[in-house]
Formats: sequence, C-alpha cells, structure tokens
Amino acid sequence: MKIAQQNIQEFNQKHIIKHKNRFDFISSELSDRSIDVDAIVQTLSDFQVAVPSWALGAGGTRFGRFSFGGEPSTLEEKIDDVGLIHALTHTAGAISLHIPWDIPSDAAAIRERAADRGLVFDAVNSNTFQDQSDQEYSYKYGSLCHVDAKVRRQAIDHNIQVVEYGEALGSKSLTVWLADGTSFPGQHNFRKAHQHTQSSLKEIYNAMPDDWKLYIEYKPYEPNFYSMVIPDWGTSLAFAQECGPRAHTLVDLGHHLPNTNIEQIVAILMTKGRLGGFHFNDSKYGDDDLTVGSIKPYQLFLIFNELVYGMENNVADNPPLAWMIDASHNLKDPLEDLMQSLDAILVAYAQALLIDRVALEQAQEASNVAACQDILQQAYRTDVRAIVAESRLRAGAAIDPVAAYRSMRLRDQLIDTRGLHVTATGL
Ligand code: PSV
Ligand code: MN
Repeated sequence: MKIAQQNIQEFNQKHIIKHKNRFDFISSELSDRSIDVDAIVQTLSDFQVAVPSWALGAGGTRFGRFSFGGEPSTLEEKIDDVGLIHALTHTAGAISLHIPWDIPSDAAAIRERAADRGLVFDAVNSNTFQDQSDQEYSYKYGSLCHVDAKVRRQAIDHNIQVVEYGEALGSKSLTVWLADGTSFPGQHNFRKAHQHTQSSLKEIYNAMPDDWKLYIEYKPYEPNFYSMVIPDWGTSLAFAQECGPRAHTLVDLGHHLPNTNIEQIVAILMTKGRLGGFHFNDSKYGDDDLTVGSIKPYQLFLIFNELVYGMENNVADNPPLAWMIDASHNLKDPLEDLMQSLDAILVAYAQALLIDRVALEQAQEASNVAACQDILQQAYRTDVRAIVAESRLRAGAAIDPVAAYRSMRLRDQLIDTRGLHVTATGL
C-alpha cells in the first residue's frame, strides 16, 4: 500500500493557512534573534531516522501482548509500513532489519521495493538472544561470551551471516546487542566472559567488509539481572577500541539506570570519536521502550545539545551517526507512535539548533551558572513545532503526519487488506 502524493497535498491545503501564520510568527521572532530559520528548516528536512523492522507491530511485555489490527506479517509489508511513515513525515528514509526475524529471501526484490518508497537499508541487527529451531547450540547461558567455544563459533558465524544479508541489501553496518550475562553471583568468571566476548567481537569485526562499521550496544540489566557482559558505555568503548577504528559505541536511550547523565556519555564518546549511533526511545525506569520524548523531553533536548555541538566540532572524527528508533508499541497504533517519536526527535533537534552557542561558551568561561541555564532554557522553551511542520511541508510530507494518517483512514485500509488478527514478528 502506498499513499498518493496528491492525498498529502490535499491534506496540507486544508491546514496551510493556520500553519503559515504560526510559521511566520516564529520565523520573525527568531530572525529578531539573528537565527537563520531557513537553514534550520533545511537541516530538519535532511534529517533521517531509521525505523526498525521489529517495531511495526504491537509490542508486548512478558505478561502479555495485545495485538493491533492490520499488523505487517511479511518483510514486504513492513517495508510498506515504513514507506507510509516516510511519505507522511519524510524523516523515516531507512529501515533496519533484524535477522533472523526478517530474512530477505529475494534481496534484489526487497531492495527495489524499498527504493520505490524512498528507503535505504540501515544497520542490520543480529540475534543471539533467542534460540532458533534449526540451531545446534543454545544461547541459554550466553553467546559471544559462552564458556563453550562451539557456542561462540555459532554466534560469531551468525553475525557474519547477518553481514552477508546486509551486504546484499546495501547496508553498511552491523549492530550487536548482547543479552549475555548472569542472574546469579558466581555464575560467570567475569574476566573470562569479557575476554571471550572481546575475541568474538574482534573476529566479527575482522570478517566485515572494509567499508562496514560495527556498533556495540550496552545495557545494565535485562534479561540478566546480576551482570551483563556489556553493561555500560565504558565497556562498550573498550571493546570498540580493541576491535579497531570502525567499531563504535551505540547509545540506546533506554539502556541506562535511572538518572544517568546520558548527555555527558554522548559528549565523552564524541570526544573519543567513538559515538556510532543512537537508538531513540523514552523511559521512566529503564528499557521501557516508550515513545521518544513522552517522559523526559528536556533530557532529549540536552542530549541533542551535545549532539549538535559534537557534530559542529567533530575534531575526533566521529562517523555520520546512525539514528534509529528502538521503541515498543504496546498501547498505541505502532505507526502513530513512530510518527510521534519522529516528531519529538525533530522538535528536540530544532530546539538544540537554537542554542546561542557563543553566549553559552562565554557564560561557561565566566562560570556564570545562571546565564548558562537561561541560555539553554531560552532555546528549550521556544515552540518550534511550526518549524518542524515547515520542514515536512517543504520536503513534500504532511504538515501534521498523525492527523493526515487518521484523516486518510490508513489503519482501516491496512486492516481491510491484511486482516484484524495478524501478528508481526519481532519483540
Ligand atoms: C533490547 O534491549 C533491544 O532493545 C536492543 O536495544 C536491540 O537494539 C533491540 O532490542 C533489538 O535487538
Ligand atoms: Mn537498541
């Protein structure tokens, strides 16, 4: 299913006057502050965030899952769904696949289908946290860290195979998230588990094509509760540095203990040239996988503050960052939820672009703490929604994607074609 461009234009026509009034108002306010609004609009229009193939259906918890009608049950349908989001937002120009949930049996056809919707393939993700029916050894007690070399071999080979699938689609990076760890003290020899993980990651890294990058996620707990083999950014960074220059740490916003200063982690990783990418979501407690910006929008803004500064002062040569949403949609329509996340990302990015960096630096150098706070909050408290909407309008997308999605009754159409009781593969 695809959206005709004309439908988007018709929707925009109905809302254009109200939007233009809002945009003109904020533009003149910002021009008075010597801010180049057109440059910000262009930056936002160009910004692209990948959607993971596992986030298009209803998510769930270990207590239950409540399906959502019209979920995509094939890779083709998942690509179609990302295509819908991209048509409405022009921000979701990439899809990230999880193997073996989404094995592309005909890579050329899948590539063509994606290209037809303006999509490219972002990082591919391996899965050594679940056992597959055809696999010889179990990952119950770990994968890349396992005490048994045969299990490690199987997990390494799986990652190499994932890279091969990715190559056929034009991906250029592999993201590894390990569930490896322990739930009971004494279960692991920590040092051996670390060393096994290091040598396994290095083998995967060495097997990747020269133009590929390895992104290493970290997470403090879950599914293991006493220790995780890659619990934090420091361990991820150490592994990345040991692997080589094309290995990077990937920050997933949900993978921190409450109150962790994630923006500081971003700053340090960028100082070291090792920030590779981002998984956006929001949380109250941990890996809650909630809609981006739904709980802590100020934190998101502060993270973007560091990202903008880091991208503008990229002395340590961080690669162009891989942006992805990694959320789970348990209650809301997954497509609406994803569009809300994309919007929240653009809002935070736009606000961070408004920060008066010269004034902030002066205030920092003068240890003028009150001024530092004022400068940040001046940007954060600016209502940038019309700027974000304008960036979509200029790119040919919808002024208000969720409203357009509803007015076109796209979920009803998906249910009509796919049925009410279908289940997507994924988490
Ligand atoms: C699990 O926490 C997780 O969210 C990781 O961040 C991965 O990126 C994703 O699942 C899929 O493997
Ligand atoms: Mn993640």
